Amino acid sequence: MDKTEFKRCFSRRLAEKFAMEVSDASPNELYQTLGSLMTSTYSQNWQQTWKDYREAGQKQAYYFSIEFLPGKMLKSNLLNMGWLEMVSEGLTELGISLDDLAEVEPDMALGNGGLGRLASCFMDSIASTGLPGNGNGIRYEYGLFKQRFVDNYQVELPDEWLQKGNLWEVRKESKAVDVRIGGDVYLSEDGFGNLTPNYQGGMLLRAVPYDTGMVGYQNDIVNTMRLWSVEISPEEEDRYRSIGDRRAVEDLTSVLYPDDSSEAGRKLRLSQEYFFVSAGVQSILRYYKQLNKPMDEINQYIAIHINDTHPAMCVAEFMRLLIDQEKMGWERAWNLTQEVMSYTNHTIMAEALEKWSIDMMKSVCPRIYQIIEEIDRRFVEEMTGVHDFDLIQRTRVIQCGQVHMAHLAIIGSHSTNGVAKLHSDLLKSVVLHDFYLLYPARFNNKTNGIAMRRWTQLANPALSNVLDDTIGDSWRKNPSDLRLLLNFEEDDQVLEALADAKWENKKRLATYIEDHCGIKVNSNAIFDVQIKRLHAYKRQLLNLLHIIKLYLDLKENPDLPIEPRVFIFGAKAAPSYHYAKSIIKVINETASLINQDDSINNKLKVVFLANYNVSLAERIIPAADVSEQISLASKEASGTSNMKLMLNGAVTIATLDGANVEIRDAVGDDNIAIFGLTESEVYQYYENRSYSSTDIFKNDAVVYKVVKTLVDGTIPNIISEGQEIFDSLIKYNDEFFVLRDFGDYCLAQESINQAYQDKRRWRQISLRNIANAGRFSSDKTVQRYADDIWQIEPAFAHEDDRGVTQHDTYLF
Ligand code: 26V
Repeated sequence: MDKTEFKRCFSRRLAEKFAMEVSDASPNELYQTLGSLMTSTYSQNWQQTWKDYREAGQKQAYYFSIEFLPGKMLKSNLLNMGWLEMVSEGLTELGISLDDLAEVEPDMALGNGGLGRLASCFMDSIASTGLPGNGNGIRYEYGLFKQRFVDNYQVELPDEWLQKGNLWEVRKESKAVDVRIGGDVYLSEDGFGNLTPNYQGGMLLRAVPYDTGMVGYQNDIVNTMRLWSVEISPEEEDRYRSIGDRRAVEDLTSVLYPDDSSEAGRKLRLSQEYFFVSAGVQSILRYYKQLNKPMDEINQYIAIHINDTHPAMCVAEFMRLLIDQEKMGWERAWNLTQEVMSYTNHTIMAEALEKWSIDMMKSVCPRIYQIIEEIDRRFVEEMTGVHDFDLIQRTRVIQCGQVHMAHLAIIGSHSTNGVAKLHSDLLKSVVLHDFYLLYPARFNNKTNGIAMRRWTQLANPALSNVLDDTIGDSWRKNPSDLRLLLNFEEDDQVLEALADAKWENKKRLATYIEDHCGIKVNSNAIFDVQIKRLHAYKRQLLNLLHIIKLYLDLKENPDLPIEPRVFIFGAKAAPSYHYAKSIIKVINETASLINQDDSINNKLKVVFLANYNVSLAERIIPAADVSEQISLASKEASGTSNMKLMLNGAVTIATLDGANVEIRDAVGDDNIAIFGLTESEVYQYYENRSYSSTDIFKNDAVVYKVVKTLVDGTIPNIISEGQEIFDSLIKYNDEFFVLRDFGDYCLAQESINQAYQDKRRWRQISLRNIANAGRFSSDKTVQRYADDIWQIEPAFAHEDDRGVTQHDTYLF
């Protein structure tokens, strides 16, 4: 399609859909029109992609994730369709701004943070590298809550993202399946020695899929993200007459659990997990059966990925279907299950490793519990005599009345991976060490990555243009070509062009900050950014204490030679995570104090942008000078904002945690500010129990002065929150070693301050960060999953006809 044709089609579609002309239409009507033109265009490729996979007998991967966080899809689909420029120009000629239309789309925020965003980067990359892979998850009616600040406190509002409809999804009624939740089950013998489950009571729910096309980057591939929604099945209508009963069903896919601080006893959450697992696995099996291949060979055609423990019941559900429905023997079914399944661990925090009580599991999915019991029984039987008793007890799936989901995922799959080198090593040596002893060959690393296209081409057109002019545009398809930029590190013109692009982005963010927070910031100041969920281990508190130190220093000496800085935060706290919400309050109050204090000559500003989400990330990241990656070493599995910020030329200040280690290796020590305890030093402290935060508090005058401000009235309106945080540091011995790392962090911050003063040097460091970011492309990450774990190949890799019959409709 060319521009002229696009304009004609667009106007015609607007007339068909809304019976109006461009000049009468609202941004939403124009957005709906453009979207419908796009979906009707790529749906041909969508159908063709499926036909091609099927006809080539292609093995497909299914990424099971309880969260997906795609953000807005308009521009990324336009980019991937190869339409972005054409549509942008065409609309301008019609008097419409594409950016205004893009604003209308609500963020699709069906995730909390890194885990969900990674899943969406993977979806983009899987399609863009032409790999046959699909997503499977939940279509929550309400996404992650919207955050507002009232009196500097976080307040949560519901995210009604579906209010105006979702034009990217297609409801596939014909592909619905039934999922049984609750009730009882007993086994009977069928006369041939086979045990058959008989179900009594419970709810038979209808799972209806909503499919969204995952458009590959200019390659005509469109994969599927399938999200399940609950409905009352027509046969059961009579049972759910009252509003209360209907509500109980609808609640199942109503809200995304925002609470990653503790997963204590939430029956609804367990039901959500079983619901999307069962629906997804059933639909995969139905598809496979329509291929007319022997069930024995399913491992050659299907790979199922368990993204964190939430979908770990895939193991038992797959077994259930093979045994109960396909009448397969246990051993055969078990071997196939292990070959089909693979699992990624995303956190070492013990609280986050899911465990469910036996009682709850029996009440939500009794047959699944029976199967897990048998998996556990056989595991113990198989290991007894081979491994020592204690090791077996520690690795069992069922222990002390609880079902350990990570154990189920590891035992029931052929691959367990971490998400950065350090994290994968820690899994082997500490967190999952017992399993590493049992199954060393299953453990591997797959360092996370990011969808480069979204985080440069879409989020940062200014930088993208400079790159095109400097190194050509091959980096758009091959991010490793960003390395070509290293040839220009002494080229002042290029350094200046990069700095100009950064400045343009900072101006844009400054305008946003003024519009949304009423704070005027200086675009020549250092924009220092920490954007991620609010968690004690991520140590936003460390950042805050350093800000307080700078403020006190400036109060003492207003002429202190520091580069003006704007500290920018973006973070949501889980609604039940009291401590995290207190940190938000204290940051906000400190911000109010500092921003209104004229005596510090605007050298310091603190901005906490409300409602951090993917779209806001796209605004902040291109404007960042400094990237704060300051988690306590060993705690952040990987991090991915670190990669996005680096790619956009921010200089990282970091502990040696997660993927920061690999970023350091990529850019070299001179182009990153590393500080703080190492992971092994942290573990030594644990071993020796020798950490005392009070010692530091008493002996380090700077720490004393800064920490005191939490409780001495320096910062207004934080009587209880300040005390709570003070106590966490002093009374409860500072779980995340904030005070231990404080001094070193301040030195690293001072080195940033120095480096920024030498403009040329700073620009060179920034250039080297951009140039070395290519290795973190999620295109590469998913290729490694495809090669090492899923054993899938790009579409059209087989040219021979493998004898699969051709169908007209697609089957999955
Ligand atoms: C973390 C925590 C920490 C405190 C206690 C409770 C709790 C519960 C859940 C989580 C994190 C959940 C999983 C997650 O989002 N992990 C993130 O995954 C990203 C993608 O692999 C990775 O980059 C982040 O480092 C990791 O935190």
